[in-house]
Amino acid sequence: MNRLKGKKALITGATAGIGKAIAHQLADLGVHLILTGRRSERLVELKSEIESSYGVQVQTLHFDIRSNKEVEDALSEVDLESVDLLINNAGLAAGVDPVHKADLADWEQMIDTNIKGLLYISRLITPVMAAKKSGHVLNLGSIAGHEAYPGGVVYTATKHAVTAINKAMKMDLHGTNVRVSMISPGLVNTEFSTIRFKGDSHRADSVYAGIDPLVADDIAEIAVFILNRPAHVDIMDVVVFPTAQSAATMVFRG
Ligand code: 8X3
Repeated sequence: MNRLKGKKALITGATAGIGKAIAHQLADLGVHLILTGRRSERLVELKSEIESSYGVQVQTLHFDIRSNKEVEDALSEVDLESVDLLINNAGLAAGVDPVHKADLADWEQMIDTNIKGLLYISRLITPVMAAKKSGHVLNLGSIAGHEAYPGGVVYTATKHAVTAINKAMKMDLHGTNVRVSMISPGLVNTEFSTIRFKGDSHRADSVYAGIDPLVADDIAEIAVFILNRPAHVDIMDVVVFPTAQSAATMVFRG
């Protein structure tokens, strides 16, 4: 049963990977979209691709989520009342250096995007959802929000923060009918690792070598399942691994 047709979703970080896959799968169900990201050409391409394939309305917003001023300016162009679904997808890992060697700029980029950016958007959308007593926030977490691992001192900290934000947001919105959910994936083969390794695609490929990793569409299917539940069902967190992974650092390469 499609309960999503005619709704509107705002997806952050929609130009690639999981965000883009969620955009396609929601549009396929008749959901209108507001797609946000930093790469304006990719947003324009995605808008025309989705509008022509699915016949839904797509608005694009081009801004850097790390700047609250940019977020506020961009969202002033949006009818916030019309947003039914907020998909907090924007996030990244930068570098794998240990605490005593890491680059501060990497830490700031992850903290500013994965935690502060998510909060900036949520701060603007959730009051409107609470006032109209409907809406659904889906946060993209990670297995790194449940486990720490070496080389991930700040990335895992930011994803633990998302886990905490997800739980506290649910409690803050208690009694408003607004649903709050999270997906916590393990290894998903997107450009995530290429970004983490700063463009070293050989190293990025080695993360997924010898296993059948998750792909963006696997996560998008779970997102659609969560968002399409009846109004009384709120799935708080789905932890999902590829079959060959059993913990953040435990991968069976056959
Ligand atoms: C991405 C999954 O295992 O690289 O959040 O932390 S992992």
